[in-house]
Amino acid sequence: MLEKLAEIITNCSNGAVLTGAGISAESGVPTFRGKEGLWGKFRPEQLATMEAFIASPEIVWEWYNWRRQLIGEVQPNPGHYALCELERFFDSFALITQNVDNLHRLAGSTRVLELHGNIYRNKCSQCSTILDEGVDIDPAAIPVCEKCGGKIRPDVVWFGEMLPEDVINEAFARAEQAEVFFSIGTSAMVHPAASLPLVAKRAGATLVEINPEETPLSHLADFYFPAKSGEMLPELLTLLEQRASH
Ligand code: BJW
Ligand code: ZN
Repeated sequence: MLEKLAEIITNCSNGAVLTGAGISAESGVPTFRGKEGLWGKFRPEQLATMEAFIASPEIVWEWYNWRRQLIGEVQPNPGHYALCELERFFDSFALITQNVDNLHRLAGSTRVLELHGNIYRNKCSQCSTILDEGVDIDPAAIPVCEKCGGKIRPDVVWFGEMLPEDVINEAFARAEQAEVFFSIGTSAMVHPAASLPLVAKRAGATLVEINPEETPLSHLADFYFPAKSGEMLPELLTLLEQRASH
């Protein structure tokens, strides 16, 4: 099955990838859903909504500081690195991620479409002015925006919020153009990101899914690999490199 996919990729020029929390799982970053997931311990509506931030900004900041620290201590894994390399096999390639953890960039991917923002950036909760990256926030003394006095929040997309318009528009355009579309390490439950593989498939793409657990996409995928991305992607890359050297 992997040979067949490698052959298809070799004959395609336009590829796109959507990643989710599962691609970073092998780096030690917890996913959201599932037994060990963040949402098993914390309720999303108490942490990942504007309502939660208005009600208890210090609790929301404690949670993000904890995650920043955790993510700051891990490294990209072979799945992230393989995706950097995969780009070489296409004339046009888009790496779209729902992750806020920055690990694709750390692995060397240069143009990453971050649908849900980036955990290291801060912005004003009222006027959305972006602040410098990497500024630590003390939950007991949350700074306010110089322009409007709004409390500073992490620049991530919470439930009920719009995704950055230019980023989601480009992601949909890339999904429509893709001849091969990969959905990797996402439960494919959160919209609008979860629509991207469906849009690609409807526009004629070969849909590939890599996820140890089945998702609503699995039965629609042309290739479903019930495997870990950090193992599967390097295998695919080895095959592609072998084909290229022949
Ligand atoms: C491995 C692995 C390994 C493990 N290898 N794999 C249409 C229908 C229904 C609802 C909606 C809809 N449109 C909008 C909505 C509402 C809502 C939504 O989708 N709700 C659903 C949950 C029902 N969407 C929104 O609110 C979005 N905004 C929006 O649509 O705005 C317009 C609007 C406004 C007002 C009203 C209506 C519409 C915004 C969504 C923002 C999501 N934000 C979060 C938090 C980000 C910040 C932060 O990180 O703190 O984003 S939630 C969380 O889920 C995070 C993730 O990016 C996102 C997706 O999760 P992901 O990545 O799929 O992770 P998991 O944990 O779910 O799955 C991991 C997978 O990995 C699993 O399948 C494992 O098996 C697998 N795995 N190890 C490969 N080694
Ligand atoms: Zn402001």
